[in-house]
Amino acid sequence: MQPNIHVILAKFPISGKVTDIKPFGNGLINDTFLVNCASESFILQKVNTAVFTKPETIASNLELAGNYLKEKAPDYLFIKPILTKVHEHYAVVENSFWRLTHFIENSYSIDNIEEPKQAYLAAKAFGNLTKKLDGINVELFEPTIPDFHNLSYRFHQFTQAIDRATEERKAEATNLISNFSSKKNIVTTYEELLSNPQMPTRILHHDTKINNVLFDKKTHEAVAVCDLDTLMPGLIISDIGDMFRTSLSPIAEDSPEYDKIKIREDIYEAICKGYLEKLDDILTETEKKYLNFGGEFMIYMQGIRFLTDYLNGDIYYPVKHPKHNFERATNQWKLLKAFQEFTEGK
Ligand code: ADP
Ligand code: GN1
Ligand code: MG
Repeated sequence: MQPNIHVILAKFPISGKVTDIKPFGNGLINDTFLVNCASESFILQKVNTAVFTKPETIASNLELAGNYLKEKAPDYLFIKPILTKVHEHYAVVENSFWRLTHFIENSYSIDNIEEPKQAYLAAKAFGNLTKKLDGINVELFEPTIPDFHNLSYRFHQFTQAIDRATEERKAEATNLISNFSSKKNIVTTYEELLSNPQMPTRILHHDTKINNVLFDKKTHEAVAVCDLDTLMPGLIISDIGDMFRTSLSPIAEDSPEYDKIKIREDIYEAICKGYLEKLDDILTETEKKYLNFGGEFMIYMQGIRFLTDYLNGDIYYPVKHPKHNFERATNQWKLLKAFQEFTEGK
């Protein structure tokens, strides 16, 4: 059972009567609520501490980034948590961690890209975040989820899950397991890149789904990126890769209408244009060369993460039916094939 939300809100210095509280957004990990007050709105979130086992690392990374941006890019709209009345980053109630941020007024997010302009603006917004944080001491950041985008580790988890799965789920997934296993060369390429000095560690968002971009209701420009829990050091392939993964296909990542999966070329061009418009001058030639590999890397990693969860009996991603993770993994497999075909020779 959730603690009483009014008890949580009382821990924050908000003035004005709370008029409405409702669940908000379609994120898979945290519980998000929109809190309307007489004169302002807020986003209240329960941090998933099974996933973010050290929520204080999120707060300290945001603090580092926020301070740097305040000095170097004072106009940048960076969403930081509102401190509690006793100046803490979270209200801890009945062992759960709650965070409050200002709702960015007149903003909205979308779950699906309908036109290339949206992809272009989103890519520019994620590129801008990394650009504005260029030069910050990445060593000061801590991983908020250790090994989050470490593909070698994800592959290891996948093999462990195969060993431990029930016979029933393993049998169901036989083809999918062998399909993903046949592309292990993606892990090898990732490992080579890790030790390549031309692939610097940068601060990346690590969850560049389109619904983590806030658009302005009037101008439809991108005004901010949200969901900064995974703002941490990584390789450039993560963010562009997850944009390719989540934006190129016309159908959702959990749709079983696999025949509809294809690569929308105009969206691909828009992502590259927007991202490079911000980052072209700071990326190394090697980073630029591997942007497309980012797509393979992220689609492959997400595919094996979904399949791992299916084999583990659905312990990480919320599922609506028993084959949900299986369908998600199949969807990502089809997407991987389509993406590799599309980028071959590019
Ligand atoms: P999750 O980690 O579960 O994906 P998010 O932080 O992405 O949670 O929040 C879920 C949704 O809430 C986002 O997709 C966005 O629509 C909205 N949202 C989050 N933070 C804000 C904010 N500060 N202002 C306006 N909308 C927000
Ligand atoms: C999760 O929280 P949300 O829905 O933005 C996941 C991402 C996956 C995504 C797949 C912390 O993101 O890594 O890409 O689901 N976040 C975490 O939809 O695991
Ligand atoms: Mg989100």
